[in-house]
Amino acid sequence: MKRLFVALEPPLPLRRALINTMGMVSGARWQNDAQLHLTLAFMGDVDEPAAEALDAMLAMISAPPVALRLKGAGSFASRGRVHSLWIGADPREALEQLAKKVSRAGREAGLPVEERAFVPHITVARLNAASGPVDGFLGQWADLTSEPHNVDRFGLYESRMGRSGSAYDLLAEYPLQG
Ligand code: 2AM
Repeated sequence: MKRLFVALEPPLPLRRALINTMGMVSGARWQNDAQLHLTLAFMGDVDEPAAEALDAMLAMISAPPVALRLKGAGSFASRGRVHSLWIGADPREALEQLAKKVSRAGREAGLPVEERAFVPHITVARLNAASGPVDGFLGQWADLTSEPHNVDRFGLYESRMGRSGSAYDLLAEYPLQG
């Protein structure tokens, strides 16, 4: 079984801008350059035959390139505790359309892809109970915007748990064209 997800890699200038936002929260585990990604759909634990079916479905997706921009900041919380900080992404509509196609590809490969509300985001920090307040970070980056940078492919990634957080391995790439 492999833990798979489908994501966009932010181009280098955007990854630099993302790394610039990192700080101001004590006890946060800031993500490194290789960990920065925008998830289109989380596929969960997938066996080899289903992974092959998924790869075939993803290869059939037809979607245009995305002019990716950073926009604002946010956090996710569960049970009253913030567990991650992120920077938002635009254009929301285009990213949503692409995420829908990717989720559909997953379902057509027989995977139970959840239909969660899609919030285009790039996680920059993971937090735990010992982490400090996040208001400084959220206030500082609330109005963040960036130039658009063209993204002309998306990838299938495996998430592996490592000692310093998750490592994400690129398994396959698919073009955005048309
Ligand atoms: P996150 O960055 O908001 O935590 C690999 O785990 C990627 O899949 C992460 O970007 C994570 O989003 C995303 N993801 C979406 N749904 C998930 C889930 N139910 N469990 C784990 N990761 C999920």
